[in-house]
Amino acid sequence: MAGTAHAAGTLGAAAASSGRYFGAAVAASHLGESAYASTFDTEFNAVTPENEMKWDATEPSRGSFSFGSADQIVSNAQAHGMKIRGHTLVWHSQLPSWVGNLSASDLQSAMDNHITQVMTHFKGKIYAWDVVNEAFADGASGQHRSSPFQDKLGNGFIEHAFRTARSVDPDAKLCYNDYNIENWTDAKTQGVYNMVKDFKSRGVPIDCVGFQSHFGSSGPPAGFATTLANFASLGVDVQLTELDIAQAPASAYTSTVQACLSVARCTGITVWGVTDKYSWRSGDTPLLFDGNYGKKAAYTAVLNALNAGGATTPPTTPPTSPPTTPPTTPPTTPPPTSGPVCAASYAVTNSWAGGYQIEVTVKSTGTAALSAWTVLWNQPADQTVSQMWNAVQGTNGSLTTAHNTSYNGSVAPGASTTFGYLANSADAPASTLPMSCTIS
Ligand code: 9MR
Repeated sequence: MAGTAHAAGTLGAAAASSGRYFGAAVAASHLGESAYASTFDTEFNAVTPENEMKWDATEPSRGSFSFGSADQIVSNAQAHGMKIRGHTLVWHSQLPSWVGNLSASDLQSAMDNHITQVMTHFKGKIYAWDVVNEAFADGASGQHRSSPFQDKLGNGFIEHAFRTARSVDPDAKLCYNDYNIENWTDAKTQGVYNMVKDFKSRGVPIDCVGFQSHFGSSGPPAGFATTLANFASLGVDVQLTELDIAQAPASAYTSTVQACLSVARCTGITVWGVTDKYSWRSGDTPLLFDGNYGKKAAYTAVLNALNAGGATTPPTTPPTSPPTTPPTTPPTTPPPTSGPVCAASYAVTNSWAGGYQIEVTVKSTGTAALSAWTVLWNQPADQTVSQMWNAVQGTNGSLTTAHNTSYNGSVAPGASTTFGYLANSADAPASTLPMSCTIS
């Protein structure tokens, strides 16, 4: 907490104290500059490639893919245990001209192929993808903007992109990302909100909304926290994905960070660059480090705000690896049946006003190893799951489901694995919550 000996000394560690990440956009070409690399590696625990995963970088001519500079950023991030945001699969800008010249049916297959090839290349490494970027128009219309995708494929291109993305990498969170959607009453904000609401109601796979947060010197609009909370209540995570503020006033940075901290499902913040020197709007000196990598007043303000934590955030960071302590409710152990069989049981590992944390044990109870598993349960409607780790959240009819990730689907006979989740709830967690387990 702020003012105590336990306050974290870096942005990433301070954000992690409330279960969040703090990232920066980086350019591969600067990673060889030692001050740049050491500032980035020390202070941040997440990264977004600023340009290296965009269409013009990854598929400059049709069907020929290049990932070299993106791979450089990814391997640096992995070496430092950072989360990686993939940016971006479908965007009207930085789009090579060949894409705009295709017929509708060719464009559809080129878009599908682009999503498939790029996501497959990075599969298992990406925390969240900006599947579609900036598809809404500025101004009062609240409608989609004109683009080759919109003009040739119609409104459905966004839904199609998300469905394709889910089928390629079911473990990555899928985000819609845009700018000027931070003020709740703006037509553009409402347009995006209505799209996300429609997607959730029809089961179109979307997990998160990115608010770019490129602000003028007065910082975020007054209702920013309301906007974040309203989107989160649709059942998506929200993230600040490209934060920078003209002249970087400390107070504007503080209120921006506090808006995220006030929403339990605001999972992290990314600033759009490490140093003013390389900012896309460097004349505005909008970042946390000056051109000589000196910490600005805004840096200290952000660090303090992150260390102060969020009122509605869980008190502990969810574990990222299975804890070694056994669950307090022993798993049920039926006699071994032939073939792969699984059983699920759960324990409440933490609770606080407004929420609780659950750990689920998936046990392999048959005679053959599991290669995949899904746990299903009936989550009470007023107790929404807000975060899950070591499993991928989904639905099956009215049931909530948790499917294994790429790294914990295989479970030997007699062995078990665990996953966890947080729920927002005014009530205590259910003392009995029947869970079933299937082997697919
Ligand atoms: O910061 C990026 C800059 O280096 C590029 O020249 C520019 C090209 O359009 O894109 C910048 O990043 C943008 C991001 O990808 C999407 N949101 C707006 C960002 C700032 O323009």
